[in-house]
Amino acid sequence: MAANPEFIEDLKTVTFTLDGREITAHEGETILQAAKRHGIEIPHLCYKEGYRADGNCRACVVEIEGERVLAPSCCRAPKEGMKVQAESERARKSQKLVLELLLADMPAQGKSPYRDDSELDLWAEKLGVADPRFPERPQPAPDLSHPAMAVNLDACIQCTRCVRACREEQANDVIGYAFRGAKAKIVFDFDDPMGDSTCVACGECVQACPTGALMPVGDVGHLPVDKKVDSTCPYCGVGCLLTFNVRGDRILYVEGRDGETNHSRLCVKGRFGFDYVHHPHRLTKPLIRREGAPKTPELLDPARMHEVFREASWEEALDRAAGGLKRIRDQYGPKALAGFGSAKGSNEEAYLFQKLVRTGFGSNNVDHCTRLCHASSVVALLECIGSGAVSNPVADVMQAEVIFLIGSNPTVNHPVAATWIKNAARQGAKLIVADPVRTEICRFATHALQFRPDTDVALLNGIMHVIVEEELYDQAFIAKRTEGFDNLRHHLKHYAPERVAPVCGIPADTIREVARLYATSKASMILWGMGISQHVHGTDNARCLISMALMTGQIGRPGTGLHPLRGQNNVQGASDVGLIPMVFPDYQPVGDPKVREFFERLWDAKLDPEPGLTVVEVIHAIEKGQIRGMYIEGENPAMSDPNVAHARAALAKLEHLVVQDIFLTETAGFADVVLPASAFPEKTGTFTNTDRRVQLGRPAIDPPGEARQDLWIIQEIARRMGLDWNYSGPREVFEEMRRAMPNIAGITWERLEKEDSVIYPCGKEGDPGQAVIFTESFPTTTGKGLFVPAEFTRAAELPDDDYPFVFITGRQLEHWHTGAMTRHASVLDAIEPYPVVQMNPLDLAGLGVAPGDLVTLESRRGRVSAYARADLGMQRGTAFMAFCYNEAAANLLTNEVLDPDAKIPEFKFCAIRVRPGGELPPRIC
Ligand SMILES: Nc1nc2c(c(=O)[nH]1)N[C@H]1C(S)=C(S)[C@@H](COP(=O)(O)OP(=O)(O)OC[C@H]3O[C@@H](n4cnc5c(=O)[nH]c(N)nc54)[C@H](O)[C@@H]3O)O[C@H]1N2
Ligand SMILES: Nc1nc2c(c(=O)[nH]1)N[C@H]1C(S)=C(S)[C@@H](COP(=O)(O)OP(=O)(O)OC[C@H]3O[C@@H](n4cnc5c(=O)[nH]c(N)nc54)[C@H](O)[C@@H]3O)O[C@H]1N2
Ligand SMILES: [Mo]
Repeated sequence: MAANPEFIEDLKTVTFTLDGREITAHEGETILQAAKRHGIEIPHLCYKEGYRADGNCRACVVEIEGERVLAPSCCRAPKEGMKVQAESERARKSQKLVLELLLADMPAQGKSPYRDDSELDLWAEKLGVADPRFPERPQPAPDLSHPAMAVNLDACIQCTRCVRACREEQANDVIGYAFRGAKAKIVFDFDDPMGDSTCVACGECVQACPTGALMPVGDVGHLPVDKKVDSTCPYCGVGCLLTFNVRGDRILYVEGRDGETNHSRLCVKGRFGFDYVHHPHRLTKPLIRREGAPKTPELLDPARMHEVFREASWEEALDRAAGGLKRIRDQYGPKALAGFGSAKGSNEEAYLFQKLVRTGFGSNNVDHCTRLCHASSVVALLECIGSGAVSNPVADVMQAEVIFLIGSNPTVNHPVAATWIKNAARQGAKLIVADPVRTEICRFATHALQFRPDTDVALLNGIMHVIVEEELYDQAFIAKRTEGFDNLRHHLKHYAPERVAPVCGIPADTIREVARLYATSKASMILWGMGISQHVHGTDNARCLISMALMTGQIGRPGTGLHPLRGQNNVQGASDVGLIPMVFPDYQPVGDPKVREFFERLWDAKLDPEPGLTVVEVIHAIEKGQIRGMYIEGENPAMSDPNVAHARAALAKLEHLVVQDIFLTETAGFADVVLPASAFPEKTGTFTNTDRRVQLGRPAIDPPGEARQDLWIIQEIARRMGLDWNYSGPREVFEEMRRAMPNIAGITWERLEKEDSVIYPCGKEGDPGQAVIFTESFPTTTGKGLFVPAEFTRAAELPDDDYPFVFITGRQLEHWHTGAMTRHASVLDAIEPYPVVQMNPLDLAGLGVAPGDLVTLESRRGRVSAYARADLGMQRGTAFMAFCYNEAAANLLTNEVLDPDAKIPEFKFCAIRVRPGGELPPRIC
């Protein structure tokens, strides 16, 4: 990222002259950078801001007094008193010759046919270079093998910006520069077609290419853009900043934007995954269920949905939606209703949603996907250190000596965060990865612990045993900032590495080595994901990680701490604003009379002192007839809940279900009223990323047809339930949130509009916001961190002779959860169109199955068929599936058993059997 001039004042400077003008350069700046900052143009092509300067194209050469040869200004630092000329006859002649030679190698020796704003053409025009005098060389054919990107090597100037993009920025290591002399060229892997290569389609190379040799497919290089809208990415919790390039009512293409989280980097979904918003299956009209129509997702095919639903006006649909909820509330009491809000929507939407349930429905029966996600991490964090928030931003890994990554697959699920981890590892940080699957990031690991699934507590206690035994703990930190260490120390006695080694399958020596590394480094940072949280002992898993950090004092400084990587783009925010049954906004317990009094005054309502039901508990309560009506906004539990046949049966039993979504989801198959809502690029709102950054999303296009803003719909329901609401828009809601939430009280809407992104805690206006927290104390009642020992226990359902395989569920790079968005995104769907199950090739061979064959997976709860994919990263006896395919819904197999403390289901472990063959039902659109 470019240095911020405001903070540069105390840095050393040098003064030199450029074309007779005196110029001050900051320490570390090159001639080119200093010139740029002063508004002086020097032609350049292989140089790109933020990338390592390579100095290969020589378009930026300058003449330096007293030097025999010209120097590339992109790599040359100025010296005090240096006399530099970029416009001298000699420098210009050389610059122009470079441009002329490169132009000669363009198709038809003219302008780039691929984009109107080719940097080569712009410089050639500025310097008056045209009609090259050199012969044209034969040009390579285009490579159109990839669904997202076109490779037009005839326009390649071999500047290697794409190579640096792929290798040094994103660290994907696909693009190379191969062959010699006139045959030298850009290649993918071993000169494979791009579409067949290991390319993960992050598109960084497209963003880096100056001439259009690498372009998004389609004619985007020539279409004029009507407007550029700065916003953020709607997919994962990393919260990358981006720019929508819009023409008419369409998003043409997307570019990464420089921000703290992503430094202009994006992944395949953020860059190429946006046309879901334009998909013809978007909901555009409110729908009402026809009397007696069967409740099932199977009829949602657009060709048949009219058998189930009829279109209705907004008035009728809203009256029906709210009327049904009101009737149930009045007839059976407030606790007969529940609401699931959305972590895909904005903070303002989530805040109003929980306020509606609490003040309009009249109970705390409000929850969202966090329950299925980091609920256990948050319970452990609140219990041990008094706050569920991350201690440091992800990019802090760049300052860490040791990175401990456990139960997280970031190249797939947080790809841009993964780039920081990969960059840090390349820079020399030790990367310890603990995961039963050997994931892609293990390529960068110094220690890849492929341990047995479900044995985290044993492994982590083993590591802590060594730390205690070898006295590698931080006595001063323990004494000053923690309590309960003796208790833990005693507990750890039984977890000698030699004892846990056979349990988790990691040699005792490795456990010792990892323990030493983690404990003794200057800064060790722990990052974790669903492999930790989604177990019946998920809270115990997280307790161990917290203890590890506390006993070694590895928290409270830059580059060290605890970072549970948040999943949804706004799961942090949705939790912060109170979309959780036991707490009001900012994690203030509903049972605390003082807190309740505050919110009763703020909201002018009587509030329920009892915590509400959680996601899976709501499903059980429907079965028991306790819950009879629901409002589900931006969630798809008919695909994302465990043991989903059971969840679907419950949804079908509801007397009244209102679903508000952008697609006719599987959950909508059970709805009485479906309300068509606004997608991310169609709305204004704030979204809080995994680093605790509150970021502004801005509208780029209008919702299609009669689809309406979520914020408007929630208010219309509220009004019909008797609430007197009249918020003019997100800004007014945000103002109320600031009053309810001390953590963001200092963030103003104006500042967000100006800066796009502000980190909390930010208590007072003008506070910069705190990136690293827990520096002095923890927000517990004593200010100290608490050690909570965890005993090793097993998953609820272990493999046996009937069901010998361990079934692990999770995600794929191209798909988002239940597929609602990504299976409607053309590029993403083209890359991963069919349901696959990943297994060890030896297990496949043992079953007599070849990769690509159909196999059938069966648990005690259900059965699905999918295509077998051989994966050497899988341990024998395990099978992995994503849960995005409705024709092969992984959650038909999973176990709904819950962690007792956090009520999170065990998505990561159940027993299945696998047999060759099977039948794949048609995909429901
Ligand atoms: N492409 C894509 N990205 C996403 C999402 C998506 O749907 N698609 N979803 C987002 C959301 S909401 C979330 S929560 C995150 C989730 O991101 P992650 O937490 O990275 O996701 P998972 O793939 O569910 O699981 C992570 C890892 O847990 C490992 N694991 C399985 N069992 C165990 C075990 O017993 N112990 C340990 N230590 N590890 C185990 C798996 O092998 C896997 O590598 O991703 C977010 N990003
Ligand atoms: N087997 C298995 N199951 C799992 C998991 C696992 O690892 N394994 N992980 C769990 C986890 S961590 C999570 S977070 C959950 C996720 O579970 P869900 O939240 O149910 O999954 P999504 O597919 O993200 O659902 C989001 C819905 O919101 C809609 N939507 C998107 N944008 C908007 C908008 O702006 N407005 C409105 N109104 N709707 C919108 C989408 O169309 C989609 O239907 O799944 C859980 N389920
Ligand atoms: Mo999640």
